[in-house]
Amino acid sequence: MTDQLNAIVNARLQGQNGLYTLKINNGRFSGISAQQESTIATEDELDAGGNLVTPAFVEPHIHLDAAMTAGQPRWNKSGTLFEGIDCWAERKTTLSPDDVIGRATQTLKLFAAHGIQYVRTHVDVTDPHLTALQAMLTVREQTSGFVDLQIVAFPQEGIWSFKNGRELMEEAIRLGAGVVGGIPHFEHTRDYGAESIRWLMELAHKHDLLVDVHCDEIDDPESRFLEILAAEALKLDYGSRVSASHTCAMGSYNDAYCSRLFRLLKKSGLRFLSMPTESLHLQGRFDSYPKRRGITRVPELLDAGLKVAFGQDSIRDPWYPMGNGNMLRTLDVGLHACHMLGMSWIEHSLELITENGAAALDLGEYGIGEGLPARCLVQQGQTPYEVLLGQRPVLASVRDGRVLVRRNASHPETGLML
Ligand code: 17E
Ligand code: FE2
Repeated sequence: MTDQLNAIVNARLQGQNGLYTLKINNGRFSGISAQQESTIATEDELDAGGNLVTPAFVEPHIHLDAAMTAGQPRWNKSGTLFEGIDCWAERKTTLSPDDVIGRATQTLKLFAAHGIQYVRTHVDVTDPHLTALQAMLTVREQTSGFVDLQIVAFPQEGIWSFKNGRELMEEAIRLGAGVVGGIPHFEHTRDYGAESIRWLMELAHKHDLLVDVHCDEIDDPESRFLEILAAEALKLDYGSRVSASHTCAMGSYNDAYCSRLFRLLKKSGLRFLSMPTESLHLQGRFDSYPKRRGITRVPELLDAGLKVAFGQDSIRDPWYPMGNGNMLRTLDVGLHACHMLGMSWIEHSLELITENGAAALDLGEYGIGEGLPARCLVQQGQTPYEVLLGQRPVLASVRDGRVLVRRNASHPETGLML
């Protein structure tokens, strides 16, 4: 098989019966046609073997600057967000370009092996030297052959609450970060939080940039910064370019308030990013029993017609010691935690790690269709249900017609001696 494909044959497509051939020309899909029967792949074709072919996975929320630093210089013992921020503040003082570039690249390769081709990373800019930010700009250059990387200027220790917070955000934008971040629930006061949102929305709007705010990542039902973010997005008619990450507090809001809030959310068209493995781990830490799950209202947001995607958030960092790059694992946990194991949810579940992530990243071209870049995955399984059950690594990842990953089917029964 050559590096540059002319077609993918024997592909199954979500919601369609039978097998399909996806023709590829100059790195783009040039035609999609139903097959009468299964066919033998030629040298220039990839045989999907009757498996589901999906768009490439989107990791919409990760912290690559902190990836693979779990336990450095110490372990997060309480398992809280706040101790994680303290551990990271210590580790941050020892960052060098090579350190950041090495860990981030290693993580992106792990992601690529799992079929992730689009990533949005938050990068902490509450650092007077902006070491991580500058390193991540290099990583974005160096890895562009296998991943589209969006960089968020993320003020981990606050915009209003950190010395020169605004200047550091502005400098990060000037250097090339394409997404404006925020962390209102961590600012010293509620007023600081509200001010920071208005300011960052203005900044993004002025420079025509995307927005992704860590918003209400706390079990406090009085953390209500989401309404401010949504109202600002609505005012500026900017909702499709703004992501609200975490919104954990929504899991603790009362229903009357949510009913009012959802009216605004629908009008604003905001995108939502939920990180279920992370929130199950970090939230509920100040509860005895019952313990809250600390996860936003995912099925309700989806039912309201809003786009929600799942992300991993962390991979072996001060906040979360686990993570393996497999988004099917994140999806599985999220569906469990959100009471979404009904078959109608399962059948559409892959959208939470594909299309909805693409909507949050505001990707211009995404998906499987004539004329679009030939980027897709061959999954292990014929249906979303089978893919989710197995959570096995993708059989192939194709990017612009080029094969990035190719592996043999792995059956869990292999090796069974019975
Ligand atoms: N920083 C933060 O504020 N929240 C998180 N979940 C992570 C970093 C991972
Ligand atoms: Fe995060």
